[in-house]
Amino acid sequence: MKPHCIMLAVLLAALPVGCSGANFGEQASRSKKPSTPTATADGDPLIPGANTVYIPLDGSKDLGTPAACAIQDTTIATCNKGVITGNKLGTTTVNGNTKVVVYDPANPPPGIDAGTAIGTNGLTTGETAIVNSLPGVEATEVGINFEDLEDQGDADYNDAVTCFQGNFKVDNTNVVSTSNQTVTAQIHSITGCQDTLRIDVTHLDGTMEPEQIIDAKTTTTITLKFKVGSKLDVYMRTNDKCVDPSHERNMHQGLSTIPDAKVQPNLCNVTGI
Ligand SMILES: [Ca+2]
Ligand SMILES: [Ca+2]
Repeated sequence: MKPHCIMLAVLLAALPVGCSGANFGEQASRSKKPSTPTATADGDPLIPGANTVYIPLDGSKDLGTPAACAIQDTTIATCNKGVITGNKLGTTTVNGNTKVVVYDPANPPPGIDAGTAIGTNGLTTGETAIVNSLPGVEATEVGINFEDLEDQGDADYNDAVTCFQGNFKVDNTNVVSTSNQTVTAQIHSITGCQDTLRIDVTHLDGTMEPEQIIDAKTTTTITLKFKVGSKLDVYMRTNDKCVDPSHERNMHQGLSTIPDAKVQPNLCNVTGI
């Protein structure tokens, strides 16, 4: 029901006599405040707010089905692969109370600075430039596989494994996030040793997420929070029954001739013994 019809219904109930809907509707329309904000094609007002995110219309990119959009904060929506269908300007409810508003970039809504507007893939133009500058291969899944015995041991590389899905670039042993995202990493361990992982996420400005030190045998999942350009570092120690526990390995040793770890784009390998 349109707003003026709701008003009509309320007022009709309060009036002692009936009225012509058409005539009364005109009267209600005339009394409407002129400060009504610009409306989208589907009639929802474009009012910047805590629970609204804005994405400029871009007919050339898949921005994600609305259900696939993840709200990272009040200004960024990340939509993985899909389409806000038909390049339709409008508003979609996401996560219950958060709206994604698709707007015409030539006519940004009030309060939205087109210069810092969120672009395709939910990134600002500055973030897009960062992503484009990153070396390596794009990965939607990353596996970081440690071998806990020294000198490559039995080389099964399944002793302490961290696997996660998301948007990343992998350049040799470097793993860098290409979106603002929170991912759930799976932890695997097939070994007779007791391996401990230390996991750091460092953002571009040098700040870090709280370091996580976990027992690979008993931990099944952890949460990792990334911004565009955040770098992941994973280290591993094992217990004294296997190898000197003072010897900490790190994922970047994967380039050595006897690597302690393998960093694998688009592969989560937890096979073997
Ligand atoms: Ca092994
Ligand atoms: Ca093993």
